[in-house]
Amino acid sequence: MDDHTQTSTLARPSAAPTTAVRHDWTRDEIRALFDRPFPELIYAAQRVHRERFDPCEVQISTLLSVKTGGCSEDCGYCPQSAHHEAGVKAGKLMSVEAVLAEAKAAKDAGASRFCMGAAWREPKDRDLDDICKMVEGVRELGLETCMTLGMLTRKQAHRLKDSGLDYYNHNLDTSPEFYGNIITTRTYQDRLDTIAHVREAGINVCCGGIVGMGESREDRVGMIEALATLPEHPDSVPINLLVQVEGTPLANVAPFDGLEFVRTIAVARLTMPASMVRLSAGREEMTDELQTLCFLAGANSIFCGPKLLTTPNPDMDKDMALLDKLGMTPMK
Ligand code: SAM
Ligand code: DTB
Ligand code: SF4
Repeated sequence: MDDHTQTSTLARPSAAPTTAVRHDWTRDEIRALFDRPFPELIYAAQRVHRERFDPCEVQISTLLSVKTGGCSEDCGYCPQSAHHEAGVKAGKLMSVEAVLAEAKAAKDAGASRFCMGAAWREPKDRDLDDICKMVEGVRELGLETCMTLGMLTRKQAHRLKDSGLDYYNHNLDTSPEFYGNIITTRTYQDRLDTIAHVREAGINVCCGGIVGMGESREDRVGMIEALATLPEHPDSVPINLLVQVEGTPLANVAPFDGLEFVRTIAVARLTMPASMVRLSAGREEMTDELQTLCFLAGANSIFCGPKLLTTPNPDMDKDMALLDKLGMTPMK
């Protein structure tokens, strides 16, 4: 294999970025970005990407489902909802020790951030005792911590902040208009409220959405508008490609066009230039070439390891081989 160990000659430039971080994006502007000829869109996204990031680096996170299945919410995409028959067995919250053992393995495998997810509508206050111990233990291992537990009150967000939590993931998922087709058990405003509680508690916000759920281009425009007009842009923006799971209402939607996925990544990069953009769920079904286009469009973070929460993800070895082939490296 070729030697790609030399560092990028295009590392993050020292000059100040020429593109400002804006919060006043309009749908017309975002639509116009989506409509650009593909080469123009990718060029613009690359240019913006390189102003703030090393284009050869990818941040690596590992995911662990600390409480799986049996969720009371009816999110149409999700195999963990008790409303669907997707064959996911409901489990209890894992023990702190078991979670820390998994975190240690992730650290040894090269992850810099450990994300823990729970299939809850919202955590109960008594669950937060163990959750906070997990955060403290994972931090002691020298990993950044991320949790995704559903809705949070202001008080719960502060408790998590006090335990040292670095990031909280809570997605808007789609446009406000399309949202009701996918989830009925909580509102878009509920999600915005949780995101505000997290931000106000001083925890970094991880917030993005899913594409390929049968939404229109205009819904993708609306989703990006909702994210890019938040009072502060999310520190990381996961863009998930729907993982179609048998037994969920979205199991049989038409397969999504890969190039439209790349466009969505590029528009996220252009509208939220200082955020990490995560090429999130859906990589198992993507070719190396499609993932490469996503990196060129400004994605600079991935989940590594053979499982997301309940569905497959490429093996670490496969991802490292791809990065090596591209002359890219994990972010330190
Ligand atoms: N229960 C918590 C919640 O919903 O806020 C946290 C875990 S939930 C599984 C985290 C996110 O995973 C969802 O908001 C959704 O964006 C994403 N997700 C779930 N199932 C997915 C699927 N089949 N394909 C793509 N993304 C999915
Ligand atoms: C996010 O936006 N994607 C990740 C993470 N946040 C928690 C979850 C993807 C889940 C995919 C379906 C599953 O594995 O159950
Ligand atoms: Fe529950 Fe989260 Fe799945 Fe919705 S996405 S059903 S809240 S686990």
